[in-house]
Amino acid sequence: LKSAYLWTAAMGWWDTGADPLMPSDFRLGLAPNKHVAHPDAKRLAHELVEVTGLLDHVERLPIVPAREEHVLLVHDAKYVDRVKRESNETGGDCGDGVSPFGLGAYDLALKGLGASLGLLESVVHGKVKNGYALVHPAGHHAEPDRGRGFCMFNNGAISAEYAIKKLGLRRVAIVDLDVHHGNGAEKIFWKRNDVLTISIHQDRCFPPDSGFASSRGGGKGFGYNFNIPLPPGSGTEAYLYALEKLVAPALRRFKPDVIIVPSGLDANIMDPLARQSVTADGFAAITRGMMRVAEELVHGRLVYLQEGGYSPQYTPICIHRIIETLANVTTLAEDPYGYIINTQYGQVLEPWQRAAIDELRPHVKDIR
Ligand code: 6DK
Ligand code: ZN
Repeated sequence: LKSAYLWTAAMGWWDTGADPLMPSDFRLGLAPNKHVAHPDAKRLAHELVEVTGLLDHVERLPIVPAREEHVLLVHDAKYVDRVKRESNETGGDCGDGVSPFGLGAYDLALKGLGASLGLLESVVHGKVKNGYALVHPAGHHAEPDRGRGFCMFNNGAISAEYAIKKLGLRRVAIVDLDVHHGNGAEKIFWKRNDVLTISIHQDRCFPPDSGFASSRGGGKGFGYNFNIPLPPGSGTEAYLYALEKLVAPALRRFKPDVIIVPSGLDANIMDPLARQSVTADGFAAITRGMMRVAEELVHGRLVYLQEGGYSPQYTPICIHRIIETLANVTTLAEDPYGYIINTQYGQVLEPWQRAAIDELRPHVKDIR
């Protein structure tokens, strides 16, 4: 069975317009610039997949756009109507003023969601062993009634709900590896015990007021939201330790039918929006770790959905490495940046990182 891969050039056409985060203003010393979430990093990732020949080793799945009914699995009609109208008429913002979209963005977002659902369906029906949907825009900050953090619709959360409501699965796990908190799925599944939401992120990065370890779900959902905030400076070993001591044991207790991985590369050591130190080799090791637990628990069924990653130089290398690992091939001999970063500070598990992870080990027991 092959590993699936999904991308369309249309994804690279997502229009972020003039940057509202840092609008150019010569009086403030701000030159004109692209929005940090411009899709170039993802487009370059796809080009790398093509250039190295990795594309020949994966199963390229066609993208069938999702429909409004799918968006409505987790989002409110009022929010969907607003972005649909603005997308048809003027362009607009997903909800927080830093997440702009252009004309036709709604239709483009349905392509990304369709890629996510198509991958999920192929994995669940055993047509592919696992896969990577290189979608843009990201989704994991989107909440029922608003987009935020460069996200319009929550591809991962909608996929989890789709798996349960439409594909008849019993339990779905979301393991969010983006460096920012997976606040959308946390909110959407807060009171649910059939969707385990795990998020490993940099402590108080974005959103700055969420992602605390003490946010554990409510009602019968208590214990089924598992936040793992890591201190800035955490690298590959911290991630592997969190995987071994928290994520894998939590998944073993939960016994999911499929694992969805919102896959941000912004925990990499070159990223401008965070202060973590994971390398491309580190992402490969983390992916192998995820593959091992997926093998043990869900017949290897892993659904990787692209989230953030803002270094146009390094994000493509990291994405490429993950896709290689999922497909069990090597088409790029080594990390070209490796000679600079692999020996830099931040790879080794530091005592305070170990302590932050060990402290959360009792949380595993509340999953049944
Ligand atoms: N901070 C993401 O990578 C998006 O998780 C990250 C979004 C970071 C936004 C940074 C930002 C503010 C703005 C205003 C006030 C306080 C903080 F979703 C992904 F793309 F994956 O705007
Ligand atoms: Zn992010």
